[in-house]
Formats: sequence, C-alpha cells, structure tokens
Amino acid sequence: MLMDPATTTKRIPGPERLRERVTDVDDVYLIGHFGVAHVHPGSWRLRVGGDVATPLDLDLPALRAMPSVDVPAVLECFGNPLVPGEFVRRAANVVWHGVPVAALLEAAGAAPASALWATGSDSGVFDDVACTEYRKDVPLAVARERAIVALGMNGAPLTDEHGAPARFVVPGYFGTNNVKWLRELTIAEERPEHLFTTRLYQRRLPGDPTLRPVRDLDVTSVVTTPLDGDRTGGDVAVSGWAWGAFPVATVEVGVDGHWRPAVLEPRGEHRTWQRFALGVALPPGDHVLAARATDAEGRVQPAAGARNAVHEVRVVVGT
Ligand SMILES: Nc1nc2c(c(=O)[nH]1)N[C@H]1C(S)=C(S)[C@@H](COP(=O)(O)O)O[C@H]1N2
Ligand SMILES: [Mo]
Repeated sequence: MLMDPATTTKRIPGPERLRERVTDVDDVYLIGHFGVAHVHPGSWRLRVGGDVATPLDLDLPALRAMPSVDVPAVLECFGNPLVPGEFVRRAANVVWHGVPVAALLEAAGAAPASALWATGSDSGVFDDVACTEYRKDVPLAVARERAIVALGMNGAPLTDEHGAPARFVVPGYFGTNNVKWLRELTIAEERPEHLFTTRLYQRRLPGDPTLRPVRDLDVTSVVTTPLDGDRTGGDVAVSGWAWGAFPVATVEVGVDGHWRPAVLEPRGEHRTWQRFALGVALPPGDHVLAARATDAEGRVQPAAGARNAVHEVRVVVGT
C-alpha cells in the first residue's frame, strides 16, 4: 500500500471562519499521523472478527449493498497527543454516509463483549515508535448505538485524505477515534495495547484523577461573526457555533466581560454543531466579544487554560 510522506496537516481555516452549517470538504482539516494512505479499492476488504460467531470479509460492493444512513456530525481534533491541552482549532461539521456498525455486528454474530477495536491500513513511525497499524478502541455498546463505517462525506465518496474507501466514525467522539483507511473491526473483551490507545490520547478531566482515553467531545463554542480584528458599526450581530458530546443547553455572549444569554438553536437528533446569535449595541471604541457554552450535563467552557477555553474576538467600533 502506498503512503504519502508524513505531511500530517494542511492549511485550513479555523472553525471561526466556517460560517456554513456543513463544512466544505476542502475546508475540513487533515490529520494523518503517518501521512496519507492510498488504498486500492479493488483489493480492499473490511474484516469483522475477534469474538464473533461468523467472521466477515467484505469487499466494497458488498459493503455498499448494505442499508446505509446519512449522519451529520462534528469532526474535531483533540490536538497533538504529545501536547495535550493545547487547542489546535481544528473542527468541522460534515455529513457522513455509511453503514451502521450495528448491522455488521449483527451479521457477524458479535459476542456481548466490552470493546470494539478499529484498525486502519496506515503504518509508520510516530513519536519514535514504529507502528504496524493505526488502531483505536471504543466501548462496544457505544459503537453499536451510533458508530458507522463511512463510505462518503457531504454527498461524495471519501477522498484518500479523509480515509477512502471506508472509515470508522463515532459521532460525538474526538476525531482520533474515527479511524481512516479502515481494514478491520475486532470484537474483544480487553482494550488493545497500542501507541494510540493506551499510551497517547489519554487525559484527566476536571474532578477526576484517573487517566482516561480521549473520547467525548468537550463543550465548545466559537464566534464566527464578527472576526477578530474587524471594524464594525455599533449594532453588531454576534453569531457562531457551539458543540460537544452532549447537546449545548445555553450559550452566553460576553461583551467586555458582561455575559448575556444568546438565542441558541436546539441540536436535534444528530451530534452536529448548533448556531447561536445575539444582537448587541456597542459604543465607539475597542471591545472584546466572547462566547461561552454550557451543555446539558452542566459542563461549562472554562475561561482560560484549557483546550476548550472561551473564544474571544477583538473588534473596533468606529466613530
Ligand atoms: N488511520 C488513521 N486514522 C486516523 C488518523 C490517523 O493518523 N490514521 N488520525 C486521526 C485524527 S487524530 C483525527 S483528528 C482525524 C482527522 O480526520 P480528517 O483528516 O479526515 O480530518 O482522523 C483520525 N483518524
Ligand atoms: Mo486529531
């Protein structure tokens, strides 16, 4: 299998520049720890094995023939696993097309185990560790409830950059779990020992001393209008996106440190981002606008010092 040299990122607009509800594929950030893999679709197979009654070995036409779904969801990078906590501003909202993992588990007769491993076809060296594959694992119950094997993004087949011909997607989980160039799903009782499962992508959440795998999206919001550095009139329509693993319940807009509730659309049935908006009247001069989201679990965006800290923009109102 062909691998591009390890160009791991491409220049993309930060989420504050993504005003469309569905992010254009060209504006979706790109991460590949070992570079971009090019999988030959004709010889590609998806294997479903491990603790199953009937292992599956599916080619692309077989997978395409299965009942499929369209699932809009936020895709967000946790950040560099060697620098956890740093917000890298890589996020998008896309529509996945693919086959529910539940149907594959059913067809294979998966045992009621605890974990599902997803393995990609890419390999290489990351952090001086040689890996024969990219691998993640998620709770089997979560995979059965909402994961899909995605074949398309925004109405078109997946591109090589984004994981063609198929990738694993768990809506509501950080991007790292969405294994590109998927080649195998394994049902198991244990978590797999791997650089990207048990060594990197671990974090401590507030109030919990235990290191846990990076899964649920943080509660986050970004101001998309106005942009940082804009000169505006006194009447400013502030708006942006808010998202997280759980529905966002409220967004407040900060005007020079004073918080007011914004109008927020409900999330609906999918794990997408939600639009918030608030009109504010500003006197001439320099101002700091900000957004702060709170989710249905009561998680609030911290003021500073966290990867999901509140987003601020500075604007100037002319006289
Ligand atoms: N096979 C494979 N899948 C992978 C990765 C990878 O390096 N290899 N990177 C992960 C990370 S950290 C992120 S944030 C997303 C990025 O998906 P995108 O490049 O389609 O935006 O892919 C994930 N899936
Ligand atoms: Mo990532």
